[in-house]
Amino acid sequence: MKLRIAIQKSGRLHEDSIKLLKECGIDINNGVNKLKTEATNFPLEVFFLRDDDIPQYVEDGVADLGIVGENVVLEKNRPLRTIEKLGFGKCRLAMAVPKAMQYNSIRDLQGQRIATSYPVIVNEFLKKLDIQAEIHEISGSVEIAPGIGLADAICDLVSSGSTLFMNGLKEVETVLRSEAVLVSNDKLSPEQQQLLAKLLFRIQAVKKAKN
Ligand code: PRT
Ligand code: ZN
Repeated sequence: MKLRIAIQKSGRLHEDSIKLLKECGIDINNGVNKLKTEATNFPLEVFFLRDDDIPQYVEDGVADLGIVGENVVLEKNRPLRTIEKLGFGKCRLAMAVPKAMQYNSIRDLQGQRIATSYPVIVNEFLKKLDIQAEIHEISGSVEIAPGIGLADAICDLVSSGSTLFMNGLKEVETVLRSEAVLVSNDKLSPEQQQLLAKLLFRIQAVKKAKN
């Protein structure tokens, strides 16, 4: 009996996910092109996936656990259990508009075109505020949309803010604060739940040691 955990194959969460497992005393050898690998000293199998695919794999029970950004968990809107915030991959999903635009409140987005890779979260956010806007889903380089006339505003992930700045945009609203989280499904066997408790105990110890 073992646990299967899905982590990002490459990208912003990859290194920190591996590092967390290492800090938990779990040794894995991660070859660059591998799809999966096994820990040598803990009953854990690690799958390397695109972050967007992780919620589905965990929901379907192909993996028992996943490490993924809360932003992805919420956007995919799958019935997953968030077990623990992991303290890395911190960012915010924010609305931004051209620097020259007069912006006073969220009301200024009424009737505007908003480009984003997070249509589900943005829709929900605007609905709560009773703002009607046209959401244009684009998968990458969202920050160039206003400059090429595709949108009036964007909603994208921000960490340092330099991407917005370089594209002549200013941040005007925080839609969501996000960080990497450990998620699971409801299909774990009692033995797997015990393994998860053991893993979680170690993760919490690692987090405590950093505070
Ligand atoms: O290939 P795969 O699909 O797995 O990866 P990906 O390209 O979809 O995701 P990736 O690796 O870019 O990001 C993975 C996760 O890291 C995200 O889902 C977030 O939870 C988290 N994260 C943290 C970020 C950022 N910070 C971040 N700054 N994800 C993306 N960005 C991008 C943002 O989209 C924008 O283009 O960085 C740019 C802004 O950064 P600043 O520093 O200029 O503000
Ligand atoms: Zn992705």
